[in-house]
Amino acid sequence: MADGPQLPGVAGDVDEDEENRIVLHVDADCFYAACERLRDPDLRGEPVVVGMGYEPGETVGAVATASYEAREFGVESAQAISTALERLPRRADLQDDPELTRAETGHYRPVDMDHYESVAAEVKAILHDCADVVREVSVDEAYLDVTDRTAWEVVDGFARHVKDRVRREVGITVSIGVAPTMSAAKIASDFDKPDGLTVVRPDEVREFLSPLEVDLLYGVGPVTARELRELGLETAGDVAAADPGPLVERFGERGREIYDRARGEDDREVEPRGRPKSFSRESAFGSPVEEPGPKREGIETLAAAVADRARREGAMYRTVGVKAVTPPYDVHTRERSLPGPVDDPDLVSEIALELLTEFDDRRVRKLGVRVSNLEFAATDQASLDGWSAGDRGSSAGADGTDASLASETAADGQTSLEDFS
Ligand code: DCP
Ligand code: MG
Repeated sequence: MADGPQLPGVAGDVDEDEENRIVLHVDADCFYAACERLRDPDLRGEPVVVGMGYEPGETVGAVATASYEAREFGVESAQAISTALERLPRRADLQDDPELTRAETGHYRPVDMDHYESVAAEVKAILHDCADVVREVSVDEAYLDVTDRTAWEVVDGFARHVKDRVRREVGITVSIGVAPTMSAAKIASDFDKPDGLTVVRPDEVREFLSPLEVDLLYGVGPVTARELRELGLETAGDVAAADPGPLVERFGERGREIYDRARGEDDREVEPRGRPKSFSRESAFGSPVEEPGPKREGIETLAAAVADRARREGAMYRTVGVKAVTPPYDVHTRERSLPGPVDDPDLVSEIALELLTEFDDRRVRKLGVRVSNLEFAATDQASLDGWSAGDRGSSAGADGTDASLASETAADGQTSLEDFS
């Protein structure tokens, strides 16, 4: 964690969490078309276009997505349906036109969001099962922080395991990018679509980004791309090597961001959307530690940091938990709930230490402290989510259960490398 505390007593022997974060970006391949194939297997291997406005009598409409077979005909997302039909006539019209051959036609299906959302929910359930933190970005796309579940040496197998589960259990393919930052992971997931898997290790980020066109950088649309090219900057590597001064002058804050992203710098953390359900801090030992002393000191530091953060955010908490990661990558969580919400740093420390005693004589590579079941002070609510204070009532804490912690607890000790072999 970028701003997290480091464990005391092991100076010089502490992981820099930021560098070690392992982020997966998962994006389904031609998602709506894949969903149509699920319920109509005759569409497999065929050109499929999903969109609106191609029924007889309808003249306006756009393509939502096209299968990769249909893309070979030049059909693509956001295209006018009339253009798509010129490039790829409907299979249904085959017998009306003697000039057409079967191979030149494709299947057109109307958008059916209910169906796609139910398929997406199945995929997301698997992703939540595979990661401690999941940020769902769109119907077919999510970021996963899997830092505690795997390691760079074996992350290829981990990602393949995720792909296999989605294919076996849901029946669609996803492409995955793995990188130490969200932005590099997103570019990586697109790198080898469909059914792709691209792993960019921490020391490879600059090299990976360097040859890419500037259009691929986060926040660069066609207009910005043209302006960058006018400045002589064609690739991410050009931007990374440029003087950031003129970029900031021309594009303001965004110029700085484009420059940072081109250099592979992106300190955003994968966070679930919406108001926080918990606050946590964690820190890794450079090598596993067995003596209780350093572990207890670590927990005290983490507890103080978490309690301080909650206080600054105006949150009370009803549940205190600890996480201990034992070698190789076994995540254990323990938690205890209080009868009512509190803001009490000493109590956080006390409960966390009690929960830790179970691990007193086990080797631990990482420790964490978390407070959850949050209840926010009324004054902060409007600024946090734009709701008026009264709307929240006092039930905010009641639905503030922390899904990821709960699922970790349920799956305690179940995650091991064997799962991914
Ligand atoms: N979508 C849409 N209109 C767009 C772009 C996308 O309705 N202009 C819908 C249809 C897609 C879904 O969102 O299936 C997911 O968008 P993606 O950009 O991930 O596109 P696909 O999943 O279809 O294809 P890819 O394999 O490139 O990810
Ligand atoms: Mg997609």
